[in-house]
Amino acid sequence: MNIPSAIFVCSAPDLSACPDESLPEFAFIGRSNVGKSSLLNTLAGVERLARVSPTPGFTKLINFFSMGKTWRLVDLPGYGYAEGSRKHVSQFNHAAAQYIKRRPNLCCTFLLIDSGLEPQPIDLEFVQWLASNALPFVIVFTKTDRGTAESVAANIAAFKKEIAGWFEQLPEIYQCSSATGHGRTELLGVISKIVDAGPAVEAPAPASVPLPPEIEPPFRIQVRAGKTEEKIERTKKQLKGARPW
Ligand SMILES: Nc1nc2c(ncn2[C@@H]2O[C@H](COP(=O)(O)OP(=O)(O)OP(=O)(O)O)[C@@H](O)[C@H]2O)c(=O)[nH]1
Ligand SMILES: [Mg+2]
Repeated sequence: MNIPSAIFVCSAPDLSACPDESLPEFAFIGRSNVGKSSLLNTLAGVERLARVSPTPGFTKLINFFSMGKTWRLVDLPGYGYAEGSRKHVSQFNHAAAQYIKRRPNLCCTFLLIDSGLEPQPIDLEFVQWLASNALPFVIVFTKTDRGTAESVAANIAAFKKEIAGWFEQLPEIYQCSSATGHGRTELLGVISKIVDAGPAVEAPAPASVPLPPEIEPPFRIQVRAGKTEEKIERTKKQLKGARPW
């Protein structure tokens, strides 16, 4: 797949600030540090298009990148890591979850999983959340350059075993390495299949249609200034294990 131009469009703190819904979008989600921004750069073929960092929790906004002005890659803040102002972290995670759930022109979410790890509960929960909301996604095991072929295969097999019971047919599974470019052609193939087939999404609902009420998930709990130490400790305990979805 030829990408004639790859340019940064904008960063959005929440769904309402996202750009127009005219182009098909493909988003990257996964634990902080799993390699979302790196994979975006690898697919776009442009180094440092999205900012990469060894510090977990680096990407904090929904970042849009236009590919040849015909489709977009979307870099999302990761889950599973909170530092500094928990208020901000939880809001951004909430924004990512809302983006995935409600963006009408989101064609496919790439759920990135670290191929160097055994199945992690937070990743399994995220798969469950995507599946229970009937959201289209593929699974991409990242950083395959770091482990042996055997260890990568073992971790993927263990992950498949964990999720097998939740699906009639397993989601598509890919492997990649942003260090070597492994998997780039296959992942661009996923995108081109959808883009070439034309818009796969319904026309966006008018903005005046009210969204259904949300169940209050625990990650919305916010630590506010002025609380006593005891209250903050209690809130922190509630937040422990909180999920962004
Ligand atoms: N060896 C290796 N390192 C990688 C690979 N992909 C990413 N990394 C490294 O992993 C670290 C995190 O990469 P990012 O792309 O910033 O990860 P992210 O998922 O966007 O992280 P957040 O924005 O914090 O959620 C960086 O130090 C990257 O250089 C890969 O395929 N192989
Ligand atoms: Mg990032």
